[in-house]
Amino acid sequence: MLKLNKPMTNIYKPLIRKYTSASLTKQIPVLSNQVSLTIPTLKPHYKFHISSQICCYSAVPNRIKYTADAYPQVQRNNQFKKLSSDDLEYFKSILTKQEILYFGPDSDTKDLDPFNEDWMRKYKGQSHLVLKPKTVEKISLILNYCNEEKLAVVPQGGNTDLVGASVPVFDEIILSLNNLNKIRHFDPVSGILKCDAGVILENADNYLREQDHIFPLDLGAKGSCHVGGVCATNAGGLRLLRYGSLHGSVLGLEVVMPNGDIVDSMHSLRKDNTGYDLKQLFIGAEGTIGIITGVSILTQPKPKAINVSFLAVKDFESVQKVFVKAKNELAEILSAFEFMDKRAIQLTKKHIEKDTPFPLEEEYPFYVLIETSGSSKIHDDEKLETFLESAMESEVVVDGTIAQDNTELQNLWKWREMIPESSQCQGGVYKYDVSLPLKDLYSLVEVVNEKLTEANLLGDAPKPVIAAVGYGHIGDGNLHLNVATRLYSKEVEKVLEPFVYEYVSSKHGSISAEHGLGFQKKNYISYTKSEPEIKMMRDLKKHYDPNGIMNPYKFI
Ligand code: FAD
Ligand code: 2HG
Ligand code: ZN
Repeated sequence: MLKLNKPMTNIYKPLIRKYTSASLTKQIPVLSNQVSLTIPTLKPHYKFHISSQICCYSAVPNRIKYTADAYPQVQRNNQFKKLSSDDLEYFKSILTKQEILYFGPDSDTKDLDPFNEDWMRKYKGQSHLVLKPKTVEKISLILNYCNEEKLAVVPQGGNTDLVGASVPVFDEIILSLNNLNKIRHFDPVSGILKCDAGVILENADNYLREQDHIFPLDLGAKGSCHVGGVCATNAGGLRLLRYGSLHGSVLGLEVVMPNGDIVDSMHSLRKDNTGYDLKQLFIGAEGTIGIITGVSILTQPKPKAINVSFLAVKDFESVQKVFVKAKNELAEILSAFEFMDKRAIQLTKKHIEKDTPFPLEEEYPFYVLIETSGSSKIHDDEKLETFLESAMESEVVVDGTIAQDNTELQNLWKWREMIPESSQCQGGVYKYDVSLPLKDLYSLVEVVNEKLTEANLLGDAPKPVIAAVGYGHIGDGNLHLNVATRLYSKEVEKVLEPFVYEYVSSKHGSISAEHGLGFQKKNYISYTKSEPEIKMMRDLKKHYDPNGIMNPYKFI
């Protein structure tokens, strides 16, 4: 039992309870070694289900504008061919009916909305054709044909991207990886998983949990995003602090190049110093160079003991103090350190409090969620107790709670994981995902609030902005600034951009910590990368994709 000077809500409840992840795992057939098996997607179709959480999509009226209309300065590149009946005939000759979704030039493409519209409902393409090939060879034939015919292509995974990278801008063909979804092989000794790019992250993780392992990346979109999609964006997620970036854990990739060449580098070596590390070119490339079709990745042993605590602090300085203390005192068992501000929690309350009671009795300026994972429950509990006791004594932490069982653990995570959806579902959201030195991290939220207030755009309806909230992965120096709006508005966008990018650049940060550049930040790469760096990227793009068919109108 904890003995603290100051009472903490819930914290006197007995700490030691058995954590079990059994109730979390969904049933996925166990594979025998070397056998390939198709894993059904969790949701057959729509993208707005994030994990098993609440979805607000249906509550939002369908008033999404075509990207081409919302951003008229971006023009279609007329060097790209328009889809013809001959092209369709070719695709029909190599694909089955189930692999083609096509709506003619004069027909309503509503059924393609889940592929044309992005998760934020901010961008909408006008594609009439979605190809969903079931094999790598078919992807190779498609790309080879598109390259010869100069047909532009957008690779698409789970379409949970947050920068408008995964949907067409005009009439690009959408190449969906949905049907390429087999686990290829798992080696329980090395922990190396090899799978198709279209395997849904949660399915991969559930499969691994049955083998006493976990995927080394976790994020709120896990129920929809693909293993290939997270590699193509180099997603960071909630446990980068512990398991590092995909640039480290991905050991090999299989990629189809724009000319149709299949490059098989599905290695399973942790160490390989034979020249350029080519896979890195595709990790974070946002589908602009090739299509990832297979992933070889080092997974991690499933932790036997997990604790989650949700703590309140009085200011951002205290967030940093708790972080330093957690790194020092929780050390090797610290697996996540997330923060969120009061406004983020207030927005989330509106969205989920009915089903998930807020864990603390009062509101505070800032909250942190700390997760520990290790192999010995008794050891971890003791460490966490000592840490919390001293954090309370020194008054760095002013309130808090610790999950007593798996349901509570999930509920505490919900208060963090549901912020993106809560800020998106009231009409629109401007999302900024930045890296900043820790001392400056929260100042961006403060200056943006000031700017929106000065511009008289923030407040009750009919003002467009509901709130500008800050949260993110403190452990990675990554802030998420979400400006929740009642509608997408050029007036708001003009206040925010390029201001946010200028501010981040002035603090020597990055305008994208983990979501990438996509369409949203296509004109702003120079705020983070130098001219020689951008030139080198352009040269690479030109070399491997001379016709520029791969995901055009995006950052490169
Ligand atoms: P898509 O959205 O379909 O595509 C993303 C990009 O990759 C596009 O450019 C697309 O063209 C390309 N692409 C997709 N598949 C392939 C492929 N096989 N080959 C080549 N290119 C491909 N991101 C984080 O980093 N951390 C988070 O914590 C996080 N949390 C999120 C929470 C929510 C609720 C949501 C909606 C998103 C979150 N994201 C987060 C955003 C994140 O970028 C995506 O969830 C994920 O990385 C995208 O995977 P996807 O399969 O949906 O790819
Ligand atoms: C997260 O950390 C994701 O929850 C999404 O990266 C952040 O929606 C966002 O801005
Ligand atoms: Zn994030």
